[in-house]
Amino acid sequence: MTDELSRNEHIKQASAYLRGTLTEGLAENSTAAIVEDDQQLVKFHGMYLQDDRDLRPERSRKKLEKAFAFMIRVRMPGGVVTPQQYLALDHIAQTYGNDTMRLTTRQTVQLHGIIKFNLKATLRAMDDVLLDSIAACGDVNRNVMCNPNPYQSNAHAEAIELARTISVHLMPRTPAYREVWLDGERIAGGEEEVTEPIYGKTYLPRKFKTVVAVPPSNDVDVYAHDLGFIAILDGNGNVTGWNVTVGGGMGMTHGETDTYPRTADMLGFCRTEDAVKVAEAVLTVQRDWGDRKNRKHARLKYTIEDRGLENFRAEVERRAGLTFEAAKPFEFTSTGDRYGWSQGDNGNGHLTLFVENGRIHDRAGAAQMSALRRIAEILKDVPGSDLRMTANQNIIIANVPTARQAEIETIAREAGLLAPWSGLRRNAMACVALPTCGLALAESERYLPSLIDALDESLSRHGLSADDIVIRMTGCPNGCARPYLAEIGLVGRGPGRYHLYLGAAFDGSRLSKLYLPDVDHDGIVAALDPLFAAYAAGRDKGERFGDFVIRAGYVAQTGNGADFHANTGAQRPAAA
Ligand code: SRM
Ligand code: SF4
Repeated sequence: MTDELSRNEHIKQASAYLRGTLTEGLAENSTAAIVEDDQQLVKFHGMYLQDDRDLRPERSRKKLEKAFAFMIRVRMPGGVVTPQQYLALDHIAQTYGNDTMRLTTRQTVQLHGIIKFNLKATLRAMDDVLLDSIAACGDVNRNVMCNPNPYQSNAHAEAIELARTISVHLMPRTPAYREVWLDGERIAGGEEEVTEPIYGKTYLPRKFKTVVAVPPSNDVDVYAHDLGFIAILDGNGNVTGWNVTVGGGMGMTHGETDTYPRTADMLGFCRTEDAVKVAEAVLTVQRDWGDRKNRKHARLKYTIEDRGLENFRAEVERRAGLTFEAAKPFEFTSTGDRYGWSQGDNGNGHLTLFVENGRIHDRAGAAQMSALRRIAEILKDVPGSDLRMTANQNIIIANVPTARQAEIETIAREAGLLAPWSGLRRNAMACVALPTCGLALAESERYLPSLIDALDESLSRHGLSADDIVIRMTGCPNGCARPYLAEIGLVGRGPGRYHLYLGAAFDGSRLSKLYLPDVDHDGIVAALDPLFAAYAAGRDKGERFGDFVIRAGYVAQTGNGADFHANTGAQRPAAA
């Protein structure tokens, strides 16, 4: 290399606007994989090359190549799909995927296990129902999240409108997706014909994530994202404008203290008519100021740390041609979902269902994939109804007229989709991890349910079964289930071992702190049991577990991130 730019910068530059050699790679029959540079580019098309890690030892013994298959992440701003779109995804999962659908922590659906030779058919089937996976991954603005609960209908309508507008405005313009996957004609003259007015040839230094929150719910975890819009409501529930946040992020690397999770800063208040301009300005400042040499230091959170919030704000104001007003008051109460029925202003009901760790499949005694298919079949004939993914890996059956509610509730109940009793399980999230995630150091989705069984026994002994406590687990420190914003966070360290973090705020506004490093199952249960006992005995009225562990001195409070690894000086109880 002739300069210090990271390898990915060269790949993007040479890719002819994200084409690379994808077309040739798809036609290559001797392998189910694609070449390494294209593995980076295919992310911009919403796909990852993975392999089934459970099968690695056997495949290696038999001298076979790894069991390669692709994960496809659907672009779904605000998490809303029509029943027809849901049914198409369900059909793809059964026909080309691994018979499951994965609801993600960013409100969309991932399809796993799609082999290279079925990719085009899959993307065509998605295109038939007006779905795609453009920019669901890669160094671009990703899926824009938005509070999905339609019960606050005025505010929700404006929030989803903003999410969709930003999503479209910040989409890459390259026709590569259509050309490669849908056999579109290449534009005459090739790459030079294409312009990316917002991104340019090398797109962003790193991924970029935008969310829209509607208080009092912070279900989208606004402080975890590069860019956030918080709706400011008047007394009638109408949006008067948006508080803008910047510089949140979760990812870090074990042992590298210059990487850390960070909660977003407040930039100020803007009017709805300026929101898209602000989004573009924040994104282009990061495009120009972000670190393109070190990908571990390339997210907006580090740009803001390095340049300072005041400088960053001034540059955004200059580019957007406005001055932010001071942020307006608002209040978040939780990050969780409102399970069960809620009534909309339009008289229709919305049913929020619990999908454990977001994995939709038919398992013994709980045919959840079939049940959701039946529900979508019913909704097909109900005008205005839809399905909404939540940022907590759950699903809302929205806009159901009274006459159809009992039938839908019965199907959901029989499939075990109504929220469980345990306050811990209702507030749990786990990332995918093994066997598909290439970065997983430990189990997550497949392990958390059994850990919660054990913790529930402990909570029940202390009379805390019904208390809402947020627990999140990831198989590595990248933070895909936002564990550093959970009251109890577990982060994979190695097989069967986790770092235990405590003390984040219930409303998602404060990071946690490391409490115990490198613990196994028994160690986690043994560490938490005395804390649950102390909480049951010593909490103030209404005090949350995350606040209690700080007040009681078990962990110190973290600022917004740069001090995340600092020694807390806090004392562990002798019992732990
Ligand atoms: Fe993530 C990478 C899964 C939300 C931070 N994430 C990955 C990959 C693609 C692994 C890889 O690079 O090879 C995982 C694929 C696993 C699989 O088999 O499906 C993966 N991330 C997920 C999902 C599916 C977790 C889930 O179980 O729901 C989430 C998909 C979201 C979506 O629909 O777009 C998911 N990832 C997140 C979040 C949460 C969020 O955005 O609210 C974060 C933390 C927030 C943030 O970005 O800072 C997150 N994922 C990462 C990182 C660390 C980024 C960083 O700045 O350091 C990586 C690794 C990377 O980018 O190098 C990563
Ligand atoms: Fe994979 Fe780590 Fe993300 Fe979990 S947190 S999905 S293990 S990258």
